[in-house]
Amino acid sequence: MKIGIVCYPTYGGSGVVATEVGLGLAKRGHEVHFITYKRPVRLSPFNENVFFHEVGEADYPLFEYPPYDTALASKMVDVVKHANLDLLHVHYAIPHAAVAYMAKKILLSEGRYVPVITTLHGTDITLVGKHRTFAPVVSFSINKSDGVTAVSDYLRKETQSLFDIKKDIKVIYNFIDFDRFKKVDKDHFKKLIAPNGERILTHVSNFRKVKRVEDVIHVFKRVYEKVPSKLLLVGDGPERQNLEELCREIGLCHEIRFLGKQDAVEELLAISDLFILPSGNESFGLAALEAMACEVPVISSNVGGIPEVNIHGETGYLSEIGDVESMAKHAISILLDEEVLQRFRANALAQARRFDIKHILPQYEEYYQHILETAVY
Ligand code: GMT
Repeated sequence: MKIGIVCYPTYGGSGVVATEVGLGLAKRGHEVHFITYKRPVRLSPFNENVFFHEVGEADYPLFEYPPYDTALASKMVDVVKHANLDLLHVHYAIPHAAVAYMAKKILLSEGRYVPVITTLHGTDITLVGKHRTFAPVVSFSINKSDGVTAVSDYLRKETQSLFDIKKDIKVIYNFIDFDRFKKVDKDHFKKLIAPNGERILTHVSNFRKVKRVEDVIHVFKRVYEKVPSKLLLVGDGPERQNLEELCREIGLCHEIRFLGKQDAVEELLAISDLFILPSGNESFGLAALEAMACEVPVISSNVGGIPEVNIHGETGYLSEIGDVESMAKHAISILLDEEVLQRFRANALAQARRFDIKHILPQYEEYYQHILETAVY
């Protein structure tokens, strides 16, 4: 198949998933064309089945807001025609699903039909999408997509309850590539960070409000009082400054390291004993799955799709949003007892295996095939 993938190319779950879907499909012999404004971060410079089409900047003195959507639609039309694509797979509804609809209509006016599949990732529905600024367009463009997938059952139901959706939404979970995410021996590195055998707690995110990274610090403070430990904060984003100030206020700067954006997250997970994800909203929680694949149990909130990934009392624990006391209590119960930690580590790995890319990618292929065979225009 010849597949066009449209996504946000920056750090962040939806772009990562879109890139990995494309790369995985290319490995399986498909021709994959990424259409976006920048080379996606996980896209290596050369791969014979992978092509990258950059959406140019539509700047002009008249534009206070350069019309990216129009430039993207034009690029989609161009790539569909010249690379002879079989379908467009757009990740994150805003604005990609609406723009794809426009591209599809332009192509149809020229007698060329291309089906569009939209994958919903989470905030495109739960935070941004439902806002009245976007809701009518999101609802319309989901209904006009030929196929719609969601990354968890929670997100499927939430989309159906927030909008008047007339289409079936297929759940295709986020996935993990075990060639990359696995526990490797990085003991020398662990000794540098925790020279006295302290436990290592880790959080990885884009430091947006929705991630509640301040809760990570509050949980860590409580854990630190009972278990010698260090905290690694990986990523960057709008809350970083506030978080640094919070560390100073509670006097734990020397035990908490801000590592910024990291490409080799798996190396940090390899030395971690516990992962903390206290999000206020999370459609799936890819970061938790990456941790579990590296045998790291997860302490998380119980929102959204997280319970479909992190199993309470088995692979970690789930608590109410903001209940840092409960999160800390659970964290301590795992960290204080090596046998318990090893049991949770093994369970986390076993659960992560359910989301092996090898099981999930064929689901996308089958779905593409189904849409190609059944879509009507
Ligand atoms: O978590 C983020 O803020 C990034 C966001 C994105 O779209 O880039 O992630 C969403 O998509 C991921 C991949 O499907 C999911 O694993 C995340 O749970 C989801 N984030 C939220 O729902 C907050």
